[in-house]
Amino acid sequence: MNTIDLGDISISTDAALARTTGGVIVDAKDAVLRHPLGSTTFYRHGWHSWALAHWAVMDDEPTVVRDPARRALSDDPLLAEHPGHVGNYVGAISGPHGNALLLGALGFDTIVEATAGTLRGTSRGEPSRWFAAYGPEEVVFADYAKALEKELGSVRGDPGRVWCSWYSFYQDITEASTHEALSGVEGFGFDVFQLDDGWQVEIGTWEQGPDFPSGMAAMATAISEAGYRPGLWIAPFIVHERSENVLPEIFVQDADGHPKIAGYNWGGPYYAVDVTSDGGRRHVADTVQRAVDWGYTYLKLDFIFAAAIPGVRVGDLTGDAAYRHGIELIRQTVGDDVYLLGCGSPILPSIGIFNGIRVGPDVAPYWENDLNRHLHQDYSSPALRYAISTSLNRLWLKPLVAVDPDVAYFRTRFAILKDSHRQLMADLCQVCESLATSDPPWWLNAAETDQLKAWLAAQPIIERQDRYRFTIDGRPVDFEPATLDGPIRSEPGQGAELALPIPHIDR
Ligand code: 9PG
Repeated sequence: MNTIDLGDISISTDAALARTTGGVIVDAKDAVLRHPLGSTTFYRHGWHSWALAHWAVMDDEPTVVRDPARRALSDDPLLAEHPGHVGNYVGAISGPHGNALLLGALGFDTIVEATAGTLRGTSRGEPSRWFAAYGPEEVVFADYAKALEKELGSVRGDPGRVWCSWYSFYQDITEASTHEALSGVEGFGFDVFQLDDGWQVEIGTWEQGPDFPSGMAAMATAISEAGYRPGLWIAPFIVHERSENVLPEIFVQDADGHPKIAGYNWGGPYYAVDVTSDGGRRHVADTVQRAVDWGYTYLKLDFIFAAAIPGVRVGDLTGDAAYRHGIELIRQTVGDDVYLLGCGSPILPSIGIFNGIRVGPDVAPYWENDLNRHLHQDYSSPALRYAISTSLNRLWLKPLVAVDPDVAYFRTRFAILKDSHRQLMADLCQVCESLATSDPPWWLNAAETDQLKAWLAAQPIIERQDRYRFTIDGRPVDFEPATLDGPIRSEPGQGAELALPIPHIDR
């Protein structure tokens, strides 16, 4: 048994320990720290972009998505049945005086579980090393980020100010509406004009759909000529069942040798590309190469977790390791100058390859979703509150990668958001230094137009007071009421009193 003094507390473990900046390196496939902090709150970090990250009360039941059909999309499917407090890659337990004990993996396919007396890291793949530290919460997370940077590097990029088509038009984009938006945003100060889902023939058939008759290269040219960096959404690791001309041999399989369904969306199931197979690698490389050849230099790579789902692959790699293989191929194919934003991305294996990562679930023009909350306990589903909460709890990633909290709303049209809630998201984007919106200028009134322009032009001075409180140019901003910590609070009239019977769902 090795015991090491971490300032106010000492921890003991059976593994080999070595001091490093801010903490210790635990050199072991599995690392068990025995600690004296008892049952307080646990920093639970979800697997990918959309998965819940929050501080959970350890005496409460852990928050687990109740709908089995949504689990893979919501978080790590291998933890769906896990009874305790657990998360992916990193965990922390709060101590007295704003301190925390953190245990964070320096490798992939790793989970961290907490009990009143232990913090346990387990590797499901290659042996990992672990970083452990005790001290002020912000400091231990910053030191973990430094240890990760040593291990994985960082290609953190500046995304610039982005106009994205998704949160206004959704899949209903056309060549005409895109041109309308392109001329509409003139003079607002955007750097990137990004077309989202809806341009393609099908998920898996990455050619221009019927609504873009002039083709995607012509659209990229028009975007460039208007003065923006052309951005495009693609999901190179998934193929919808409706997609023709994609051979099932390239899919991740189940134990019976059938293509494994990775999830359901767009009205049916989709499959995951096996990025360890020759055919799968050709599909991925061709897809991203085509986008770059058309002229897009900002790629939003979505549903990208699919490369990591549990299943049978040609190459014998665990989920995250296969994913890393897949995104390395993307980076090699497109080169270093293309901005890569991972969405639905497993967090740790994206570091050092992606310039930016979406760090929370999708925003929506409403604050909460009562059904997803009370019936499914699903905070990975679209809602402004869930996007704010999870993104805030991933701010420690900022030195490693651009943290993208999704878009802000300035419009009141087609939205049921309070002004204060719209303001919170706009402020969070400033804190993240990631400014994006989907508002078409013609949906905005004069005051909203001015607000958007001022927001895009601002270079505020931001100071952090504590976990959720900041000042922006001296104005206090408190995000705490939005967060999903502890016993999840509700606002009166937002469905809190709703006592829905929770059905037992057999799998
Ligand atoms: C395009 C969108 C946008 C958005 C992405 C992603 O079924 N689902 O649970 C589900 C989750 C996320 C999602 C869509 C569906 O959104 O985050 O910004 O690009 O895809 O389809």
